[in-house]
Amino acid sequence: AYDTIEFSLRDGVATLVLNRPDRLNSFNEAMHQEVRQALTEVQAAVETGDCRALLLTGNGRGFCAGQDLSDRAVSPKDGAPGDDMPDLGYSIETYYNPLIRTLTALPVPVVCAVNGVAAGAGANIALACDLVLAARSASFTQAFAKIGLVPDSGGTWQLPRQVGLARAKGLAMLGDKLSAEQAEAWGLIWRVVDDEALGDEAAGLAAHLATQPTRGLALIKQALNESGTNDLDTQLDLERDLQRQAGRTADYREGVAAFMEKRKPEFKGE
Ligand code: T3D
Repeated sequence: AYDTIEFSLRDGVATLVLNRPDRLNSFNEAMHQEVRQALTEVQAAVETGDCRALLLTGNGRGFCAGQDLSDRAVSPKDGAPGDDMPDLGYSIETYYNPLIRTLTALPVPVVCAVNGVAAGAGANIALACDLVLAARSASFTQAFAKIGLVPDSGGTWQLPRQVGLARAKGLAMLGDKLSAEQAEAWGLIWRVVDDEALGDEAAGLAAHLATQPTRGLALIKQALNESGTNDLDTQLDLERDLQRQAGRTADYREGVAAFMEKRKPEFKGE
């Protein structure tokens, strides 16, 4: 059992709920450890075919406020700052980067239901997911600049690709809240949903994805993720290779058979 998160695996969907609502689900050491442990469970369940989609969300009025800053407060003392302060590079290397790498590499779709404010690393963790739904009242803020930090958790990679350099710089340097509706209009997220509908919509989307051709979806995810750094020639070669793999799956065979027989396909994720 977990203390700082809730985790369940049911009908092919793993659900991970950040659960420190009084701190807007910001990350302390315990939550980092538990998220990592839960994702290890997810990876194992993906391997066995028991998990075919992951849903990430938060409890309470926030999605995630990034790093818990009460773990970072140091009293000012004489001398140069630096040696008396926590090594943030260590924290990034140990926790945030592996988390982003895991979500990105996970060979099942990751749905994020942003139930409220997503700030700092919390915003960029959401953006690292594959399909991001946000409650109409939710917002995204690259809060880092306001405390003298740099967007992390992939933000400096993701933002310019999703909204262009001008908007990325505005978001990163000002740290203002971007409404869910603006985030949708800018192409930062998949869709805005009315607050009261978010839970059901997100669960429905994850449940739907868990019945789809899982291996095909994993290959789509890989192709789109790699497109960020590939030139067209490389991407065309990648599409050839991935299509070759997709074309050897049982779900592809089932998809074509169901189409020809004018019936609904029954995908097994194989
Ligand atoms: O350090 C490293 O490991 C490096 C990695 C860094 C990654 C990062 O994420 S750095 C960025 C850290 N996050 C922030 O700077 C965001 C800080 N929070 C805010 O700016 C605001 O709280 C929000 C914009 C997210 C929400 O504002 P609002 O007005 O809706 O809520 P609030 O009143 O500010 O917050 C509610 C409570 O949550 C409040 O506690 P209280 O007064 O009721 O006892 C607030 O202090 C607490 N809270 C919110 N965010 C954090 C937090 N406590 C600790 N850490 C937080 N990040």
